Amino acid sequence: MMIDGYIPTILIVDDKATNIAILSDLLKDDYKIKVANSGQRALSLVREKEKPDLILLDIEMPQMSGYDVCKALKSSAETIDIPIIFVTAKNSSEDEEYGLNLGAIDYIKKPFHSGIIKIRIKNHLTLKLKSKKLEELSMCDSLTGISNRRYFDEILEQKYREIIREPKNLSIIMIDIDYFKLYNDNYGHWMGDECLTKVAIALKKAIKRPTDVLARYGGEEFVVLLKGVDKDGAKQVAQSLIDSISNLNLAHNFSPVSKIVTISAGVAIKEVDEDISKEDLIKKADAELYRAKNSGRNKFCA
Ligand code: GH3
Ligand code: MG
Ligand code: MG
Ligand code: MG
Ligand code: MG
Repeated sequence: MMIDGYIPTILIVDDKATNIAILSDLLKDDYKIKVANSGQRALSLVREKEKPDLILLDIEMPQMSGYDVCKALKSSAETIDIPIIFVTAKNSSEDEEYGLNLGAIDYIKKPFHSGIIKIRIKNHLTLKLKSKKLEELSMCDSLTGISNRRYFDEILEQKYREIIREPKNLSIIMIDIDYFKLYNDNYGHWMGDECLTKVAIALKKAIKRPTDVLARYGGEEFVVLLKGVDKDGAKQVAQSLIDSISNLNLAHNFSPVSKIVTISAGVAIKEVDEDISKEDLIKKADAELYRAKNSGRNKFCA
């Protein structure tokens, strides 16, 4: 079943092969199906990159119960948003209340009505995919299509948490278009918007590693976050970003620095053993950007 132009994946977890067969027969024409015959297997499947959009979870299983699987999934940021429906022969109200309290979105008792379970699954998937889309929109800058500051703030927080467990350097590169007010004043705001979009796309292309994060930080300011790169590496990235914009060769006849659109950048790095807050790291990158502006523009300082 296409929901929002996409065929959702459902993970069926049950220790009995016959139960898995019944559910997958019911759903296989409409969805992609994954199966797991134990709680442990379910958890390892869910930790893979391609996450299921919904989980149908048995409760009574040897070793690890469905309740414990649910607890584990709801206690990890990576999996907390995957809707879980218990499908179970445990049919007391206490069991149902307990399961829902663990964070399951629904609780379906066996024997179930195949038409009703199908509709419930479809309704939950539709809601899940809608809220996923809204979340994506809320993290996206509508003019340029790249991530916005809200996303960046969340990612920075997340990276700070990650490097506690797994120590790595973090670098921030703060970027600002040179003489952009003069660009707007002379070419008009509409052309200014076009220019911003072109700059954003070029910066995005210049970022090579999929784990590096680029966001629009403010009006004509962008920010890049790098993890596990040393100071020389961060400087190289900054220079390649600057080059990627001058290589666009976008006319800016009113720029005192050159006749094309250029950017300046400030690089700040948090070494593994260095204790510096997120806010101070950003301030440092800002201060370096300020130095780049005051020492000629179209360059970075670090
Ligand atoms: P500097 O080299 O020192 O950075 O000079 P500047 O002119 O770029 O700096 P300033 O901060 O004075 O101007 C930034 C300009 O960016 C002013 C504002 O109108 C423009 N700007 C900010 N957001 C947008 C936007 O979304 N669209 C357009 N077209 N212009 C924007
Ligand atoms: Mg069972
Ligand atoms: Mg600015
Ligand atoms: Mg400025
Ligand atoms: Mg500027």
